[in-house]
Amino acid sequence: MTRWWINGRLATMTPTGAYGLLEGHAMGVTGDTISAIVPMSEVVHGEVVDVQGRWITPGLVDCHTHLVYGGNRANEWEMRLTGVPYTEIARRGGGILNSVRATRALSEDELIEAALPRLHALIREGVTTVEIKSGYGLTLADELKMLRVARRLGESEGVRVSGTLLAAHAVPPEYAGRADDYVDLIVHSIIPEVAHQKLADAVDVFCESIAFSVPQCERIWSVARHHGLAVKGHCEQLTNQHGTAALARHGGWSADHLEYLDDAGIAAMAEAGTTAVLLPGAYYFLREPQRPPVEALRAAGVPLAVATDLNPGTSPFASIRMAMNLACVLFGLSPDEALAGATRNAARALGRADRLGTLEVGKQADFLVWDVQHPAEIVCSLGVNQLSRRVVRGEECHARI
Ligand code: DI6
Ligand code: FE
Repeated sequence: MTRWWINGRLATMTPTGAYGLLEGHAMGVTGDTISAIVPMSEVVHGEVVDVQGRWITPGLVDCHTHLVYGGNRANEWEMRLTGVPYTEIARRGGGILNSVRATRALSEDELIEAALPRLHALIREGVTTVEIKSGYGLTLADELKMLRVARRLGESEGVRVSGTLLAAHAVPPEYAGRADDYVDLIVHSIIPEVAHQKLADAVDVFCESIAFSVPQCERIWSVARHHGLAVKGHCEQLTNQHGTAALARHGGWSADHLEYLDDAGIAAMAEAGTTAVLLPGAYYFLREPQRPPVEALRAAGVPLAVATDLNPGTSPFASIRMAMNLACVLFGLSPDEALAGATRNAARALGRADRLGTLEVGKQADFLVWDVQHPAEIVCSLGVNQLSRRVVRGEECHARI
């Protein structure tokens, strides 16, 4: 039985003109799949949902978050506002390690309770797929615990979750000064177990002067690929380590942040088909002086995704709409590019472009109905929720809270 969504203005987000606009068409949904997009006159039978001229877009995809964690770091933000740099706080044992202590202390159930308000905020805005990273556990048991929490959130909350292992986020205190030994633990124990339990789609790293070197990241990416996992990286966020080019050689799904990316890195991404994930929230909260090379990425044909980077340190906000807005105001994206960045290209960054990210026949029926006059409003207006309906896998689905 096909259900027809009629009288909608379809922002399909296919790369065929602004917003992939299709007017005068109806969308047929059979089961969990978009089974037809046809001129209104061709709808002959089945159940009909009349959206009365509202806009329909694909479900939003937040392709880079760290939303499972314990505690918060508002005190560090206060310090940063008085001029103490993020890197200095990290060197003093704060930063990521602060959240590691708080996350290790919580049970799986307690971590779920802590993460739910953040996840619900994203869902209320129209997120239908969210990537969730580990990286605040940094032991085998605690990384598995975080990824199990991510999976449970996907099972209970009406949102697709893509789990990513980020054991290489920081060197844990018990390995201080012995980063290579910790990388041994990651490649010999953590990656094989996560792959065995199928708890993640991809393996991420923090490739940075205060975290892991390019050779260390390459060891991790090689072993991840060997275990059938995709690879990604936090690259060139604070300094240029040339990690992006190395990641592209390993067939990376996405390179994320990229403020200090150079031309060689851009060329490597273009050649490998690696997606650039822009994280303007981290840029904004860190008052980062250098913008990512958006114009050069665009000119090279590198797909641009936009995500929240939702995390307690550098990007403590749960709003994909604000992330899209910041990408326009701070990085110079058009609203069309920003919306594509949180739909089509975000799906690509998660290796799901075949099934998610646009309104096309054969894709999953994850879509949103909006009370807006024009899709640019979804990116432009903040603080007012114009989401009218949210459909995941063909079923209406709203945040529980
Ligand atoms: N880069 C970031 O911006 C976040 N992780 C990373 O590798 C920061 C995470 C944190 O500060 O807790
Ligand atoms: Fe991040």
